[in-house]
Amino acid sequence: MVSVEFLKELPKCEHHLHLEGTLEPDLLFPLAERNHITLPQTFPQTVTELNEKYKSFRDLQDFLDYYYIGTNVLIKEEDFFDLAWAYFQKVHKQGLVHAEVFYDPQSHTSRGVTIETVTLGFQRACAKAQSELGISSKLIMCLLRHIEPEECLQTVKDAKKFIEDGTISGLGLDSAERPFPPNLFIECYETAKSYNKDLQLTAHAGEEGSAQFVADALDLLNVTRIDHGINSIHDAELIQRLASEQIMLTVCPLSNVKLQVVKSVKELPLQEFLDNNVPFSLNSDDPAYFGGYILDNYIQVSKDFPDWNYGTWGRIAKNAINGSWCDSKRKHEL
Ligand code: ES4
Ligand code: ZN
Repeated sequence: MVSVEFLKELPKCEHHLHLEGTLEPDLLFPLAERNHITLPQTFPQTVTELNEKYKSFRDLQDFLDYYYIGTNVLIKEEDFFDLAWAYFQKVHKQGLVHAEVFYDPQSHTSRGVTIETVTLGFQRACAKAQSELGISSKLIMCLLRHIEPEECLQTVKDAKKFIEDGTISGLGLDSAERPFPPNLFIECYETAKSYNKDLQLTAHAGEEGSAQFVADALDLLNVTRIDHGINSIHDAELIQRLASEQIMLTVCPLSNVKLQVVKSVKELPLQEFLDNNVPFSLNSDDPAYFGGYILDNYIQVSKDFPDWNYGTWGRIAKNAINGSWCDSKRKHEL
């Protein structure tokens, strides 16, 4: 097994992180107070109680219910900045060099917080991470798939200027997967891409959903990356396609265990992906909820795949850099 020190020093890229999912209980309660937000009576009322709840979730929906309540404490541009800046400072210490991060504008616009407030707060933190920590980053706007596609299309239109000027580098699709397949969002993806041909496309697929959702995201939404994607392993033809088209899967090991997608990290088909030349990266998803940031995910995988040597880990780090959306000059630096 490789050493923790080696994993820490390895230049790491994050491709699957929801900024709202970095909201730690010890920031959530002070923000609620600062913004005079009353949390629901059924919601845990102390940091200790909330941390206790975060130890286990029944499934994706059980987690999402807490996640969406948590987002309610974010109101001002400063709140979004503080949240993202706290995240960057934390992962800087874990050897993170590049981050492509998700956010959900609709979780905020539905409460009267404008897309400008959210986007500019996050963007300011990204700029500070670059200048003060040397971390490069990209913002990926996600659509909440439990919201009507017409409403999602309006969100895409509301984000037009940020897509055109490159503030938003990518479009993603998250929230409850199973009842909301990719085909519902074809027009959203086409419209967003029409605003900027350089817009990158990804989607959550194959977490709780089937391998067919992964194939549909590729065929219907023209994504070049898949978030989670672990259920692809059940379709041999799809595995060959992911390898030949070099579609990267952004795997989230601790998340998959916490949401009971798998019982243990050992069950993830990571060795099969390596053997079949399917590129993947290791990521943290919603670290405040799932008990670990990027390095914690790397360490857990190293424990559960003890045969992987320095060469294997070098290959994983290289695949993550290759699959990033930064330009070739930055990839070379990484
Ligand atoms: C998410 Cl783990 C996961 N899956 C789908 N949507 C999400 N939003 C935040 N975390
Ligand atoms: Zn996710």
